[in-house]
Formats: sequence, structure tokens, C-alpha cells
Amino acid sequence: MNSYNPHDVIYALATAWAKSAIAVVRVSGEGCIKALSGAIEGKRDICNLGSNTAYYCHLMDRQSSLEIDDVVLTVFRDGHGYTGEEAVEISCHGGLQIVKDVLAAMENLGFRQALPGEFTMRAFLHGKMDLTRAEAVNELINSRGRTGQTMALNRLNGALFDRINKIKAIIIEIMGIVEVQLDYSEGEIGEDLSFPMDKLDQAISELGRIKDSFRTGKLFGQGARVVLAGPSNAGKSSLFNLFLKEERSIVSSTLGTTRDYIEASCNIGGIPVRLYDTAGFRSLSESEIEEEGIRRSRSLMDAADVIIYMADCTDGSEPDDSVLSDSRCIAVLNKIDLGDVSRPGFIRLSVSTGQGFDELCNAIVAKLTSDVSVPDDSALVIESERQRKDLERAQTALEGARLAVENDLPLDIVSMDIQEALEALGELTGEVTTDDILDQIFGSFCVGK
Ligand SMILES: Nc1nc2c(ncn2[C@@H]2O[C@H](COP(=O)(O)OP(=O)(O)OP(=O)(O)O)[C@@H](O)[C@H]2O)c(=O)[nH]1
Ligand SMILES: [Mg+2]
Repeated sequence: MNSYNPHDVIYALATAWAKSAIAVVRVSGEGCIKALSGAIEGKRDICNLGSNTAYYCHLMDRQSSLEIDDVVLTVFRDGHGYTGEEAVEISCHGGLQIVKDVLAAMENLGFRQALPGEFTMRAFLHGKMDLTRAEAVNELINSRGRTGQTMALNRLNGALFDRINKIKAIIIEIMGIVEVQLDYSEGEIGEDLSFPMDKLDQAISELGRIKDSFRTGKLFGQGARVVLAGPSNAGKSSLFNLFLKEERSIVSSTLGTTRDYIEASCNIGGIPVRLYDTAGFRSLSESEIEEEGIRRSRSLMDAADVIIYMADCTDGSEPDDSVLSDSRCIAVLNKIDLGDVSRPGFIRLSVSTGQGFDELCNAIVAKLTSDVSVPDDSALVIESERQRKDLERAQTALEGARLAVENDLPLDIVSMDIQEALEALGELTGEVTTDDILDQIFGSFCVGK
């Protein structure tokens, strides 16, 4: 964050930009309480308030001398509060004009609008949290289901940080043994050195286990894309509405009802899902618009985690083999209320009666979790690609050290590999950081967090 200045007083709206009962504007930086006191009228001087105190008062526009709003200030000082520096949270009424006026007042006091994630970055810089916890804050805000939320909360409570530190302690112990040998021997593993291979293997396998939890974390944290596809009139929009439990997509017996795709979020078996209803395929499409819709259906299918290919059991036309042979595909034969028909490999479904719907949901969950483990509440699972890369780097470096020991290579090579692993884990938790890493992490946050 090159334009980032840790000495400015920063402010931002921490709640959504929408009419609401209450809005919260956050202010942080040394001197902010004194500066704000100039715009406050009330029974007490806010400069004399203790930390973590909520205080009802009037926020004034000093240029017009008019009141902006009755507000509640929560004052933080002495390392308390989220950022670990002097800070104030202003709870005002959530009308958009009020929020605009409060933000303008902050600007007039000489405060600077915060960059995305800047409050959390300050919390990190003031040692209030390490990088795994900082990332967990964002992951928690973005989590879309109970499981993802629990996993992010575990990381926010330090589960990942603690586990990494335990692995680091093992690696440091190995490093100690290697360094003693380096100091006192010829720089080779002597007869008398028993290298702690069991400890190295333990560290390698623990790193591998956490790294491999990434796919689970990504699935339950960020969710999956499920696309409904198939011939026109098969009942895709009807199924879309059944998943959402609302009449969202237009259903009609007219061919080519859905033209542009429609997307919505739902939850299937605890997995957050982005569901897409698409234009049905038919060779004789009547318009350019429908053709464009069909082209979009195809490109959505390319990016899907699961494709539900729906056929109509009363329609004898040939299914699309290119879709059916795709490993991401679940084939569904709809409208079985109209006839006792089955096709090999197809789940029998009636959207009208609900028959077969549970089986379809189970099949979707099975497909999405075929290569991941379903976590329990206490499971340590990561969902950050950055963390996965650091873990992989550490694991590869330790595997290099193992190979070097096995091949009787000089100890300083073993030592370099172990050092590399420690560096990777240091980057993961934030002991070692660069501007690029901080930019990448905090740039993806919302403004105000
Ligand atoms: N009997 C019966 N009719 C169904 C069932 N599912 C859908 N339909 C009917 O089939 C017709 C087409 O349904 P849609 O959901 O619009 O089909 P679609 O696949 O979205 O069609 P396009 O948008 O044109 O691609 C409607 O008249 C639905 O009421 C079912 O399970 N049984
Ligand atoms: Mg449709």
C-alpha cells in the first residue's frame, strides 16, 4: 500500500452504504479524540473519557454551526479497540444524508478516508493480530455458510497461528541440532549425529495436512458454482425455483423461455452454492438474443464445479453426450410424474412433486466433496491461496532437507533448506512481510474493515 501513511487519522463508514437504523463511522489514529472534541457538544469533554466508554452527544458541523446528528461515540485509547491505537466509533442514525454529513465532517477535521483493510492493517502493525488472524477477519466477513463461518472463526481465534508455531518449534529444534553439528564438525553428518528424521517427517506431514485442507476451506468458505443446463423446456427454471424456494425464474411451456442466465445464492447440504439457470439448448433458436443466451450457457458450464444436465422424460430427443461425459456432470431426467420412464445414469426427478429432489441434492454434495473431507467444527482448515503457497514452500523445503540428509550432502545445504521452511512460515504468520504481501492481503478487504 504505497499511498498508505500509518500516521494519518483515517475514517470510513464501517456499515453498508444503505438506509438503515444505525450506521457506524470508524475513526482511528493518534490525536483523533482531541480533533473530534472540537465537533462535539455534550455534557462532558470527550478528551476526559476513559477507554471503551460509550458517550451520547451531538455531532456538529463547525462550518454552519448546525447539528449533524445525535450520536453515540465509543472511545478507545491505550492500545484498546480494534486497531490498537487511539480510535472512536461514531454510531449515528443510518439515513444516507446523515451518513454523508458525518463523513464530510470527518474530512473537514482533516482526517483521511481509509483504504480497504486499513483498520485491520493497523491492528496487524500494532501487534493486535498476526496475518493468519487478519486474513480470517476478511474470510469471516465473506463466509457464506455455517461451516465456512466456523472455520474462519477458528482461525480468527488463533488455531492456525498456534498450529504453525508448534510446527515451527519442531523445525527450530531440528535446526538447533544441525547448527551444533555445523559448528563442531567438518560440516558433514558424522557417525555420531543422529539426525531427527522422525521430527522432520512429523513437520512435513503436518504441513501437508494443513495445506491439503485448502480445497475443503475453499469449498465451504467461498462456495461452488452449480449450473443448470439442458434442452429447452426440460424444467431447469422450475428446478432453479425449487432450490431457491421462490418463484424467481420465469417458468413456461414456451420453448426458449430463459434467455439470459439468472444467478442466485443458496445452500445445498451446508455448502454455499452460486446457482445458475441458463438458456436451454435447441438447434433452431429463433433469435440472435437466444443464441447469445445459449453461448453464455456454454461459457458458464466451462467455469462450473457441477453441471446439472436436465432432460425431459417425455422428450425422446438425444441427450448432449459432450456434457454427459463431463466428470462434473450430474444427469437428471425430469417430469417423471408424467410417465414411469428411466434412463441409465440419470437421476429420476419430478420438480412438480419433489420426487427425487433429495437424491439430487445428495448427488451434488457427493460430487462437490468427492476430493475433500467434510470438516467438523473444530477442524483446522485454510481457505487462503497465499497460506497454501507458503505451506507448500515450507513443505518442499523440508522435503529437500530430507533428501539432502539421505544423500549425505553437506550440512549447510540441509541448514539452508530448513531456513527456507522457517522463512515461508514466517511469511505465513506475518513475522516477515513485504509491502506486496500486505497490499495483496489488505487490498481485498472492504473499506471500513
Ligand atoms: N409435469 C411436469 N411439468 C414440469 C415439471 N418441471 C417443469 N415442468 C413444466 O415444464 C415447462 C417448462 O418448464 P421450465 O422450467 O420453464 O423449463 P426450462 O428448462 O427452464 O425451459 P427454457 O427456459 O425454455 O430452457 C413448464 O410448463 C413447467 O411447468 C415436472 O416435474 N413435471
Ligand atoms: Mg428456463
